[in-house]
Amino acid sequence: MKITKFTSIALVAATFTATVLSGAAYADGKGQDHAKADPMKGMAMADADMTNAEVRKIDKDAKKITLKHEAIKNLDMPGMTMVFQVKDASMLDKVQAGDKIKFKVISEGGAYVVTAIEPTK
Ligand SMILES: [Cu+2]
Repeated sequence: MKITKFTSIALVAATFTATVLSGAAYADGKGQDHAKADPMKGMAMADADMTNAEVRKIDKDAKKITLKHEAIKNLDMPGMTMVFQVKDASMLDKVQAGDKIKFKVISEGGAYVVTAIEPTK
């Protein structure tokens, strides 16, 4: 389903995220904190580090993906639509707008970087 409202939200998020991401791209490899599953969150599945999301937009040139994501436990972030940087552009080859995925994101030097994407169809 295509909802144009999300496009404007994504643009705002993209602007904000670009600002945040411009500072730190690949600072180091740490930050893979293994957050434990939160029993308060009913949506918690097997993988505590993986978050369900729907792909809204992909920008391979900029290595960015716009996701409508559920709450991200390890980042303590509520569900929203926003843009993430991905670790490797090749991660974007296996997904397209509209796909349901699970993804892993870490906070690296103050920026959010997606380190894994798995289609869930
Ligand atoms: Cu978010």
